[in-house]
Formats: sequence, structure tokens, C-alpha cells
Amino acid sequence: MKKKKIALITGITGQDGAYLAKFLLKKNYKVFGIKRRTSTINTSRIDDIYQEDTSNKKNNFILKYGDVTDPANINSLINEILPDEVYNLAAQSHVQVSFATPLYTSMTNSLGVINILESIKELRSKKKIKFYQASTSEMFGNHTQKILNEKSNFKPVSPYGSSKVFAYWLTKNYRDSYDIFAVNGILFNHESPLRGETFISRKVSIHVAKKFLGEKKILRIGNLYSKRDWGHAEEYVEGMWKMMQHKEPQDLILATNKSYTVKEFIERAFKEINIKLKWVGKGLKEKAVNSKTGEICVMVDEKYYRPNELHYLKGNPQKAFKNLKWKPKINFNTLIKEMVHSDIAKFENDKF
Ligand code: NAP
Ligand code: G4F
Repeated sequence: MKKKKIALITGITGQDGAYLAKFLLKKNYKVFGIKRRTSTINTSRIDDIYQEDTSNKKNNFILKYGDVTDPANINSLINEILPDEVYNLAAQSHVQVSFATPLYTSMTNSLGVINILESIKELRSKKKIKFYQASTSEMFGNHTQKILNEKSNFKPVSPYGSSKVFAYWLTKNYRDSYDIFAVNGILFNHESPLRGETFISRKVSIHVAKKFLGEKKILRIGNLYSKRDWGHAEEYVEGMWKMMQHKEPQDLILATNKSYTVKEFIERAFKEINIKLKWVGKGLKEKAVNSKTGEICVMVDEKYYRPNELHYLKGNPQKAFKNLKWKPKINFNTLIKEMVHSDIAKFENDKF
């Protein structure tokens, strides 16, 4: 019988970690996830696949406590598990928060990568371990180029983006220097019902769902005019895996090649609950009212502006299509529909 492949996922409790773990279990992998100790339980995204009994040999999903900033912990876990593939999804992944916590963000997003790559390097005579790094479109910063590709240069505009550029180059350095199969997946924004609640897409879908269920609050929002290339996380984790199965390690973009403003996202989400928005005012005074009733639905709030903004993102996924046969199918409208209806179902029985 063919031996099961072993995957180790950092960032297992996050959006992508959860989708990737489920995807790999379906592919018959044994999956280990690294989870931080937290004062309140934060495993809701993976509770459906978690089994407590670690002695059961049929249990293919195992959680280990750890933190990518702790080299001793990472080294001992990689030595103990001896994975075939490591997917490094752990990050302080919120761009606005990275302006408030630049050092912590860099320790996790950059130095954490060194800890993993060093362990893989030290083990390479014993086992060839493949490495996936969760790189990001945020590395590109503001460009005049309308569609970004793998050759576009990096000029990040946030501590988060800068920390990820460092990690990108480390991944490439270890690949070139030590012949490690190490790849950067340069992923544009991807969302889902499992998206963190403070990212714009989920903040909006939760707000709209609660409004549908009777809540009266106003949605307070930052920059309405930045544009993002929004895909679905479930499709993107398949792309990660495909990159790791390719014969050559390659850094590839995953994106939809479509771009929409935050404003368009909000309009589309309200439309899902049959509210047509009418925008009035400008700048910090801009707001949206229900076009039928005049009720204020959305207001701009300076609190959500960033010290610097990445205004526009659109990626060209042609290379991933050609080399991996990876192509996103879920479009902007379908993504928003799924997110809003999932949150309506989630909050239907809750009091808020
Ligand atoms: P997410 O939901 O914010 O999840 C981040 C994960 O990293 C969580 O499990 C978090 O654990 C964990 N983590 C944070 N600091 C850690 C540390 N020091 N040690 C170990 N684990 C740590 O992010 P995501 O949306 O799933 O994204 C996954 C990865 O892809 C991230 O690296 C992100 O930067 C990158 N990325 C995301 C997108 C996107 O649009 N989603 C696009 C491009 C790249 P806790 O639950 O304990 O906080
Ligand atoms: O949803 P966001 O916070 O995502 P952002 O900054 O694009 O970063 C996400 O995508 C990156 C890939 O490009 C990832 F690497 C990163 O880890 C993360 O997953 O914000 C999207 C846009 C921004 O322009 C922001 O200024 O929405 C704007 N925005 C307006 N009001 C807001 C808000 N963003 C948030 N989070 N909250 C607001 O109230």
C-alpha cells in the first residue's frame, strides 16, 4: 500500500489553514497543524475535522502546540513529524494592524520563515522536505502597471508587505543555495465564509447578514476606493497544493484577473438583501443611504484609514493556468452571495 504523504501546516487555525487541511485530508494525507496556545479556544474553523484521540492510528489530523517565532519548538516539531511538505501559512496577516505592530509582524512573517527553512536545511541529508511560503500581492505595492505578473517588482507600502518581501527572498535564497524545493505562492486577496472578521469582505458580509436579521447599526468603513482582485480561498488552497506537486519549484501568482472597489463590494452585498444603496457626500462625509427609505446604512470613518494605502490590485494568473492547470471559477458576485448567506445562516439563531 502507498505510504500516506505527511503535511505540516502552520497557521492551521486561520482561513487558509482550515481549507488546506480539509483539502489535504481528502487527498489522503496525514495532516499536522501548528496551533498557538490562546486564552480562548480559536479552533472553530477546524472543529469539524479534529479528533481528540491521538492514539487512534486512523486519526489523520493532529494538532501540535507551537509558534513560528520559537526556533526550538519549530525545529523539534519538524524533526519529530518529518513531513513531506510544509505549508507556512502562519502570519500576522492584517495590513492595518502591521502599522501598529511592525516588529511583532516581522518576527512572525519574516523570522518565523528562517526558523522553518533552517530546520528543513539541517534535515536535508535525511529527508527532502518541500516548503510552501504564503506570499502576497501586498508585496507589489502601488504600480502604474495595470495587471501584475511574476516579473513585476516589489515596492511594499506596509510593514506587512515588507515583512513578506523578506520572506519571499528567503524562500528563493534557500531554494537556490541548498537545492530545497521551496516555492512562493503569490496570492491575491481570497475570501470565504471562513475569512477573519476584521477583513473588509467578512466585516461587510457579517454586517449585512445582521441587518437582514433586524440589527440597526451603521457600517463604518475606511477607504471606499481601493480596488482588490478578490477570489475564493477554497480554490486558492488547491493552487497551493498544485504548486507543491509541480516537477520544478516555481513562484506563481494566483489571482482572478478582475478588480473591484471596496464600494462595489459593499453595494453588491447590500443588494443580496434587497437594499439598493445611494451614495451622498464626499471624502470623510461620504455615506450610503437606503435608496427607498433614506435610512443611513454606511458611513466613512477615519479610524479605518491606513497610514499608507495600496490602491489597486489586479493579478495575471496565466502562468499558474499554463503550468498547473489552475483556474479560478468562483466570481465576485457568487463569492459575496455565499458569504452573506452563510453569515445569515450563522447568525439566524444567535442574539446579537
Ligand atoms: P489568517 O486567517 O489571519 O490566519 C493566520 C494564521 O496564522 C492563524 O492560524 C494564526 O493563529 C497563525 N499565526 C499567527 N501568528 C503566528 C505565530 N507567531 N506562530 C504560529 N502561528 C501564527 O490568514 P489567512 O487569510 O488564512 O492567510 C494565510 C496566509 O496567507 C498568511 O500568511 C497570509 O499572510 C497569507 N495571504 C493571505 C491572503 C488572503 O487574501 N487571505 C492573500 C495573500 C497571502 P491564531 O489563530 O492563533 O491567530
Ligand atoms: O480586507 P483588507 O483588510 O485586506 P488587504 O489589506 O487587501 O490585505 C489582505 O489581502 C492581502 C493580499 O493582497 C493579504 F496578503 C493580507 O494578509 C490580507 O489578507 O482590506 C482591503 C481594502 C483595503 O484597501 C482597506 O483600506 O479595504 C479597505 N478598507 C476599507 N475599510 C478596509 C476597511 N479594510 C478593513 N480591513 N476594514 C475596513 O473597515
